[in-house]
Amino acid sequence: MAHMNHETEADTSAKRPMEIASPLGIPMERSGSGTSWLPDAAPMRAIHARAGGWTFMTHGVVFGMYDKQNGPRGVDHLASLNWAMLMATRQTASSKLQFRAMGSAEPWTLGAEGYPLLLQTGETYKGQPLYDRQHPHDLFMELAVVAERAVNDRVGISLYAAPVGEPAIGPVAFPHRPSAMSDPLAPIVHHWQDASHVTFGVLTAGVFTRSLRLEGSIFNGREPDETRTDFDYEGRSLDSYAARLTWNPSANWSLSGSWAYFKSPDAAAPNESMRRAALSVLSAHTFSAGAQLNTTFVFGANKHAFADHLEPSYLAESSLQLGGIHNLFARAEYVRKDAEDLVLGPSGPEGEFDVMALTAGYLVELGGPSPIRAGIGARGSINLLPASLAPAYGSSTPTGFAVYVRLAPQIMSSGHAMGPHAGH
Ligand SMILES: [Cu+2]
Repeated sequence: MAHMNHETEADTSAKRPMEIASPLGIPMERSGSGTSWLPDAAPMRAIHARAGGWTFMTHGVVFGMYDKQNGPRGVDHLASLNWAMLMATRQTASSKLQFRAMGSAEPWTLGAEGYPLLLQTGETYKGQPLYDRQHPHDLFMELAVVAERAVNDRVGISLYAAPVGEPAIGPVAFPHRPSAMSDPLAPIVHHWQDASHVTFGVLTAGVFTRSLRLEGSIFNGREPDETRTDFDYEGRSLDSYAARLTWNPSANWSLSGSWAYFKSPDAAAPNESMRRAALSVLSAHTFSAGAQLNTTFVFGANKHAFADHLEPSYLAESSLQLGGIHNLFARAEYVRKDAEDLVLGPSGPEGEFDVMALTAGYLVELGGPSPIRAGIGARGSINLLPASLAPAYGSSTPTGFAVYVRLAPQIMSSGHAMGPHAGH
């Protein structure tokens, strides 16, 4: 091992002052949610410190939001959405050991019914499926240990064990994607793509090179229940499985493809299993004038055991940050949901519906020396529905908007004085 000494100056490009040796030289910036990869050039919002060979990092965000969704199925709501993560990492050029804890106060700051979001579906409230609402996240979102070891200077192996965490399915989950960081609201394709990011029981093994990672997971396939403060094992074992291949061809790109089998994901339909396929492309580019563009494309499809075809979904989202102050973002989504997903009732239309949501927004970050930055944002959306859904939603183009404040760590960047080891 040429780079055993973690203080070595020869270590890669020393792009950011915090960089230390890591197995195969993979930078911390690449870590997405669970074991997913971001492009290396993705901005990282974190506060960090070092002590005794360990690096401690805090990530997180707090939104205070007023959200109003229009039409007969929309309501308004004032709430806070939030999550925070603590990470302790010890690594050298040959091995890495990391402990993670991530939680959310949403069980209290949002409430069990979640926030209004037209066409959103997934999980339950009072034993009934939620619709036109996004559920709160659990108090325990991730408790995990990650171990990596370089077998030689080109190949490494990894293990991820999580009483609660994210199996190797889909792209980086939306709350952790730089392209979605300025928007508090969930995509309506969440349960077609990345909703498994909170799973109670995950074991993932992987093999990786500097640019490729192949992973296999076994996990508890049941989605979280509506009691958001406990561990949802309910006698289940690691009865579901997934595989994912990720490719980071350069610092600016990350591509992944995954396939998953969920045994009985839905308590309301315990005999029904589900399969999911997902493909994703994430990009991160920095331009000379301090502009930073992050973009995500995702295709995700579910196939329920008793259905003879896929329910597809597509998402494209982008966030442009200018000068560390202005954040412009947009998202376009298409998904096929059925009458049962949307809870249209016995007298409502039957079958499946192709629905779309278009969103645009803006967030301004307030300056200041604090490592935690405040921002003020607004976002508006318009949904495009088939005529058969117009009676239920009052229109075939129902809308929604939200205004909010955001607190989040500022982006760590090169040339930034980031604490005691800045001159490292
Ligand atoms: Cu979620």
